[in-house]
Amino acid sequence: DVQSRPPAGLAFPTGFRWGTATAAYQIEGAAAEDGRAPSIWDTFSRVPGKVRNGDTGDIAADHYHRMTEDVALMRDLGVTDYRFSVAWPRVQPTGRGPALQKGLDFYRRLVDELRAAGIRPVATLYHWDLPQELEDGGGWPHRETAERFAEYASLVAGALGDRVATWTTLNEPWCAAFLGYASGVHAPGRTDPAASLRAAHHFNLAHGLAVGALRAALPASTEVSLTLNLHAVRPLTGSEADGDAARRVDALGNRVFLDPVFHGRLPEDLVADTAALTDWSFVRDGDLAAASAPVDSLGINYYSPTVVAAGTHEGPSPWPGAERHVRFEPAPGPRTAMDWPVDADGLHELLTRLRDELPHVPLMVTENGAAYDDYADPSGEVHDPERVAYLRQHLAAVHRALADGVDVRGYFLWSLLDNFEWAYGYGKRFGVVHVDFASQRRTPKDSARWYGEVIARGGLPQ
Ligand code: PNW
Repeated sequence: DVQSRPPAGLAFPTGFRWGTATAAYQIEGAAAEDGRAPSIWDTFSRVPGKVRNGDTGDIAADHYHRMTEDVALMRDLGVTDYRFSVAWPRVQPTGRGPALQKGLDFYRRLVDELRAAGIRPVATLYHWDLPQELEDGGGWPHRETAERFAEYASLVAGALGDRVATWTTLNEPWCAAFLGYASGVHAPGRTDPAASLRAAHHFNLAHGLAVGALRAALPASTEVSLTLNLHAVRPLTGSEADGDAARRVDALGNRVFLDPVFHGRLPEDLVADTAALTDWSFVRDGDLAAASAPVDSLGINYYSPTVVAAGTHEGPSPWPGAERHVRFEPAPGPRTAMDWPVDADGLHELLTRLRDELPHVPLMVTENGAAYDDYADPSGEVHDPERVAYLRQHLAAVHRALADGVDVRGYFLWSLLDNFEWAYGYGKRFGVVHVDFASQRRTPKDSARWYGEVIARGGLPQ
């Protein structure tokens, strides 16, 4: 009825996709079940000192065994879409050869369960869990990994293709390339800046080859996409030097992927800035054409802005070649439990930039959310007012972007469940549903009820 509708200014378009997001290694557990082989995260999380508290994804939120319950939680929330990832080592344990049927079966059950609940499945093929055997053969700096990825894409699409609404090739290749191979804070933990640039290129190539494999296996109506964690880069001052620092970070954080994927070219300034590390001769004829196979949408993950100035920073850094040119400045204002600044304007900035740069590419916010320590009251209810405030501000920023003519089709809250937060282990909680990792009991937080109301109203309450 009219009463329950939000004021016009805060209503989202009809058909807007309201989702939540997760990733396989962060929630599934069952790391050695049904033939799954180790990924680079199984290996990395066992290296002392790499993950806080020695946490691993061995059990995680035990989603592999609680999938039906987790889909029911989403049905109660009323989401229209669910973004999950397929674990490569469950489907193709060594990264090569025929598919493992039991692995595919799990995702088939998940997708069927989602569809029965009226929730559109949005599947990501790579959310950082490379089969360890492929890393042993050279990993992402090695060209063959991109070819193996396209084969894996084709296996999964052949098995599940017609049941999945949207296929995403990669999640955040920036993190996978530069946190994985340059700063080493993510798996596989290498600190080789030149290798990280090769990895970045092979991610672009892998993406493009996988788009081709997906198109060949899927009905024409299937949406094929890519998710990037783009950086809302701001120079500290209007000085030319700070502007140059921002340009470098934009090249290494954004255009390193945007230019090959959407324009079929390498950023010239990036090639010049990294000349001391590589001559980029690993980019072969045809690679950039392959990388720029057309996609149907772009997913962007946003948490915080990045403020930079001319200066230096210590390595090992995820910004190869920028160590002697860029200083990272703490952004002002409140922070989340990750110590990440809360600044919704950065999301609006990114969305409007993409509107201008890629006017014909529909966008989706494929991750946004925050870690906060939440607290249970004596009745067992879990309260997370800061998360509600964070989500409200960021949804308002998406709404402003819509009003400014940005074609944003959906918003996926990170995350459905508290989960394995990579190098931070289970200590950082991003879920709108609390998970007690001892009992695996799920308890929706206040933020889950709030998000459910937003979805039901189709917009933000005043
Ligand atoms: C993203 N950084 O990770 C991932 O896609 C999720 O799996 C993750 O849980 C979520 O954001 C929250 O961290 C990131 O250091 C990890 O810039 C690190 C960075 C960015 C994104």
